[in-house]
Amino acid sequence: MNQRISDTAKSFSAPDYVKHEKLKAWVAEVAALTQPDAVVWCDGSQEEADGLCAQMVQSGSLIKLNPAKRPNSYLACSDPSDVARVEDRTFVCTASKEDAGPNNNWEDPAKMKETLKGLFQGCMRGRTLYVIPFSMGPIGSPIAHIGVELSDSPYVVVNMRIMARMGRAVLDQLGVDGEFVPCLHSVGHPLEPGQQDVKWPCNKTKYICHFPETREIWSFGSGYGGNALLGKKCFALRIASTMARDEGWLAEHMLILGVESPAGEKSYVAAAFPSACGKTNFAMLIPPQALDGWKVTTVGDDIAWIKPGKDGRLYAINPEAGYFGVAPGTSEKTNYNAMATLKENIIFTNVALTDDGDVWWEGMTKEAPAHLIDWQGQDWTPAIGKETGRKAAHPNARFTAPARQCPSIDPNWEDAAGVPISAFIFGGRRSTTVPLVFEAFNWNYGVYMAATLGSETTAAAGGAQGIVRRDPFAMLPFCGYHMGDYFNHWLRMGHRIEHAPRIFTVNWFRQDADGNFMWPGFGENMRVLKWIVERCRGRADARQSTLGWMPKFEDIEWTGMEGISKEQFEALTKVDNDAWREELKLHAEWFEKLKERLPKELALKRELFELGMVD
Ligand code: SAT
Ligand code: MN
Repeated sequence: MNQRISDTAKSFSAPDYVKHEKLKAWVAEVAALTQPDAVVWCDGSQEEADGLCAQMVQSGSLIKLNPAKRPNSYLACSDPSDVARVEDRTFVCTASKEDAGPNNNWEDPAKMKETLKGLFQGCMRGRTLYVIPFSMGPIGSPIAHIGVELSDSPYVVVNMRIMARMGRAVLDQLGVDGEFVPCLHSVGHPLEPGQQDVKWPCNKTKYICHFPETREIWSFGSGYGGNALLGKKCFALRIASTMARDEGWLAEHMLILGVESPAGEKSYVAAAFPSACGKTNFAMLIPPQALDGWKVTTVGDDIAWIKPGKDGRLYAINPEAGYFGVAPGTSEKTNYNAMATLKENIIFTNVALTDDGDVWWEGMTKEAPAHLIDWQGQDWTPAIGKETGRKAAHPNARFTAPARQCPSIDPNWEDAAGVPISAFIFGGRRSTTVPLVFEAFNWNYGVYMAATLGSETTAAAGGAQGIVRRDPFAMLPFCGYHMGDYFNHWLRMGHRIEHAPRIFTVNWFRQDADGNFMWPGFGENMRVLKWIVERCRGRADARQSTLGWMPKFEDIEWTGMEGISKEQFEALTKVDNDAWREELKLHAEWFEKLKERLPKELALKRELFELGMVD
């Protein structure tokens, strides 16, 4: 396998157990184009993963962490030019430009294919092409779908094995002619004979391309996260959102969590938050002790695939099998369950290495260790950090962790039928204007709130602080087609299903005039969640406001929580008509951008809100 093969016409035969002719033909076609030294069909076994990790440790691409501290775990440090998803290099290639919408970069499919074929020509020379069959969702679930990623990155193989159900079992499910989404990936760094590899191969030129009409993904030049682990944002959101539109279901950028009452009643909710709003923390929420007997369980932290069930309800699965979470800021205090998930079997990327062979990142502990090797392989001390402003871990450093290791994992998280969704929750980071929580009057009002979801930028994300960006349904970078059509799809779904979930808006981040947060957030969000699930069961009371149904002070469980008076709660849930008149102007500007395809229903709802905002 390591032998150098210069014959570009070399044919690689698939193992005998592969019976899918179309898949074999596609692999052969890609091998002929990209000219790898070898083709390996991944079986998904532990031995295979161990072997690949050992090989990457040998080549310097991975560092094996101290097994006494972090068993079976590794650290990868990327090239400084390849540290995040590249939205400006992400394309949706539809025959008509308008179908991709103003929310996507567009290129003509035939033209993009020509460009890509040029780039992929010989791009795997000196490398191995890995065939990675994966199922998004429990294998065989009627809500799941299968993809096959071809990649020249062993780092991608071992990450995909955590993030999805991967390997031989998926090929068995695929059978002789099952449907799969072809996902082609290369780091774009071929090796000439004798050329030394680098630790993190990638290419200055990057293209993350989606062909929704033919359901294909081509990704070139990056090895990082969503650019390279094609099951995640590329398939499970951009391609799947198009499939969902065509087939009458939903592919959403949502966590899924279960809420169990002291009486043992279980409800499930799905929630969308733009980045930097504590989505993972909410998915793994630990209720305050005083709310004795209430329990939150985690089904998913990032993506939900939701299909109508025979009983007229919506059922959701988490298509992923792992978490690709942001490490900095994660601590036992901010997210105890996430920290517990990270004990073993983890691939860390771009965090810092401690002197005893473990990992560290900003926010993990109050005090930084006295000495570290930072994510760029440099010595780092708190003094150096202070002096230079250099972070030990990259702000977008990640962990890849098996979901089953999460202490709050829901017992039904792998249920092939999915879990029934009672509520959708949408939340942004808003220092003003948006109240703590309200329930939409009906489905269409809820869609309006989600379609106009906004969040303030944080300093951490770079750029200016406190600017409200519209991120409808938290899907702006992930919707594979025109956002106006997507709103329409949501409106139609609500009328197609008999028992549509209720829709709620939340905002954990409202501030008072002095800039103090008015709500403590974290575990205390359970109090809001409790009101939400009880509303869904027809049990909790509410008052009517111009925006929707809102809890009165006495509708929230306050046991064990001090510090919020009735007056403060009223301020926290106040609908400020002046602020809303301004907000609605921003909604109008936002809708203007989508006007070719904006459902009239939403424009009308905006006018209705405006009429309501009178003092
Ligand atoms: O890199 S990912 O796309 O997986 C995560 C993110 O950027 O949202
Ligand atoms: Mn996400």
